[in-house]
Amino acid sequence: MLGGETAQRRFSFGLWTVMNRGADPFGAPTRSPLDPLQAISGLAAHGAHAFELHAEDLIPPGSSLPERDRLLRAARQRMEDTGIVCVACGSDVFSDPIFKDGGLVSNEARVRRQAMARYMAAIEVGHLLGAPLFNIWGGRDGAEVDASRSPIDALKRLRDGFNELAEYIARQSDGMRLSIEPKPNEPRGDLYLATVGHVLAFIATLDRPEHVGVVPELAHAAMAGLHPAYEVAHALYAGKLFGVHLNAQRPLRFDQDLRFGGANLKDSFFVVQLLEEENWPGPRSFDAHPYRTTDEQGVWEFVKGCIRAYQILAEKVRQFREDPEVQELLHQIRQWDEMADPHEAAAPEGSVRRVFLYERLDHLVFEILMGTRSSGRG
Ligand code: GLO
Ligand code: MG
Repeated sequence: MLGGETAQRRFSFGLWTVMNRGADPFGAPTRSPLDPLQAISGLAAHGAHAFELHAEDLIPPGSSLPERDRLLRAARQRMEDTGIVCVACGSDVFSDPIFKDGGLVSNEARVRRQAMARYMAAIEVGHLLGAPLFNIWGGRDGAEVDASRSPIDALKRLRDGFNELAEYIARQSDGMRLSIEPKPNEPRGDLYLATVGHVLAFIATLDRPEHVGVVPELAHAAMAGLHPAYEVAHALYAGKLFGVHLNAQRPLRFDQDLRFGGANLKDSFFVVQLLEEENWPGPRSFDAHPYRTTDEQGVWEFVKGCIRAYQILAEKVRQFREDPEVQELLHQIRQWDEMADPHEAAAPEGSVRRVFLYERLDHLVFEILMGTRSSGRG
């Protein structure tokens, strides 16, 4: 039974995930547009408890204030009708060609100001939807042409931008937090805030570091060849895990944004183990794209698949924790800590003999993941 144990977990999706139309750098969209209100209802109907959005997913850039308010009212009504909540807001400061040379790092002050204006307007939208987090992924805050600016200048511009945004959010004083989502590169440009490590170091240079955290994404870690669970672990260890984006990705390739469970099961297992064993209270947010071959109906299979993959992996985590042989191996491994120095001539009476158990332990992870182990409830 997966239901009871997972009932407290809140599953969330970016509105942009189900609104994604299947385009990639080499192919045109394969699905018709999905209205954001339908996205909210569809998510609620297929097991999600929450959503994230870019303000622009709901409110097309250039909308008048009355139009914005009408869309916000409609979204709030839809949230009330379905019981779904908004857990994070952000802003699309990347797709408009005006940001082609960067948002906060652009070499043009007027573009940097536009980026700030976009973020501030989106923060307002986040407030009005009750979002507790404003999450920024600066998709153009990097460079295609290294010679075009000094990375130090870029970091200073990012610092100034984030300081101003943190200040702006704090002035509204309703507890909203700010986060940065790292990513190593876009197809052609490298980004300055590339990994969790970069972001943690960068946050320490801000005026209000305590208000700013990080949102690791599994695919972004894998793009950099890093272990997603260790990326998440660094954020947790620093008390900075403000959110997480779950998906799947084969390492060292450009953004595949596969459905959670779509690749690298073992890495995903260790991420889920970390979130579950550490009792991380935040929403389990999915940020992936349905396949380009998926039709409009299949988008909801994608949603169910992400949620179910998390629930199954959480159940595997429980099986691993309760498996008697795993427990015995981990018990023996813990005893090594008290072992005598191997160079001491005579080991004290009763000390354990050190035999490497990792081969077996690792294989047991495989057996549990494959469902070939009959221990526990599963
Ligand atoms: C793209 C990112 C993007 C962010 C989103 C946050 O690679 O994962 O989807 O998560 O812009 O607002
Ligand atoms: Mg993401």
